[in-house]
Amino acid sequence: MESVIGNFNENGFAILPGVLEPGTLEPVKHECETLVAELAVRRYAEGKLTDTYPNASFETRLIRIYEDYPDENPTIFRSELHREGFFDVFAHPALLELASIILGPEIRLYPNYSVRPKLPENKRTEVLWHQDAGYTSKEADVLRMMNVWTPLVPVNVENGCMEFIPGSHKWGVVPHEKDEYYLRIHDDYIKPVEADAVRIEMMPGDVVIFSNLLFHRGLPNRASHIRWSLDWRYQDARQPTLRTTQGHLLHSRITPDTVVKNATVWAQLEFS
Ligand SMILES: O=C(O)CCC(=O)C(=O)O
Repeated sequence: MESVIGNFNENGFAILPGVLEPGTLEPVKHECETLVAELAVRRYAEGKLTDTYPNASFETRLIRIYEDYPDENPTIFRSELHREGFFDVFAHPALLELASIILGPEIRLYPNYSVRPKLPENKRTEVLWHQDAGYTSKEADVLRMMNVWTPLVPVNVENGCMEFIPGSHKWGVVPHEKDEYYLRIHDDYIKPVEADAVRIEMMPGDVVIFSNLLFHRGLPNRASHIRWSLDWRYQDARQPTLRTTQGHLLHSRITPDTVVKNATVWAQLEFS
């Protein structure tokens, strides 16, 4: 635990191998498969598919569904995540314990929890060098956050793992520019350090925690399957989110009755 927190503070990130049990991950994958199945049915009803590809694998079905409409595939799911199978990963006891050491006992799930199906060779799924704080505001360096990212398939350089610049979380919020689909750290800040990037290759069950100030990106997916992943953030709930949305309280000593108690309650809530 000490080395995890030491790495998080010193390098801006720490990898935790095998934290998520198959019993936590399987329901997540199942919910993602259901989301894809629902999309297939909808596209079929809209006349955009002649086959819903029910036998295609988790790693390929979304590719098949959108192969004739490459500009229409979803790149992120957020409001869709209020389904029971996602709760145990967001409220995982080991992660909440770590978050309470790093952030204190009032912990909110920050309002940008996401599932990313990174389709191959698709610019719309290639997340450029950024700091999460760069998407929030110049003042977002005050936010006390612990970011979490976990893969649903093995991730590597070929299928678009993330890359981090160790130590970059100590440099404050740097200027970002709008690129075609994502923000991008200004060249003056990324070019001098880009060669220091480390690849975050991981297996399902592994988790990486990182600072919301860390320079990071998702590499392009050059494989022939989808790189599925899940990312979310815990924030000290005593702070404002600096967004119009408030997230959901997952742990509290002050108002324990107001935390999201279980998967049933989670599924009745909305992305907010
Ligand atoms: O999943 C990716 O490729 C990038 C994710 C990311 O930038 C994030 O979680 O902040």
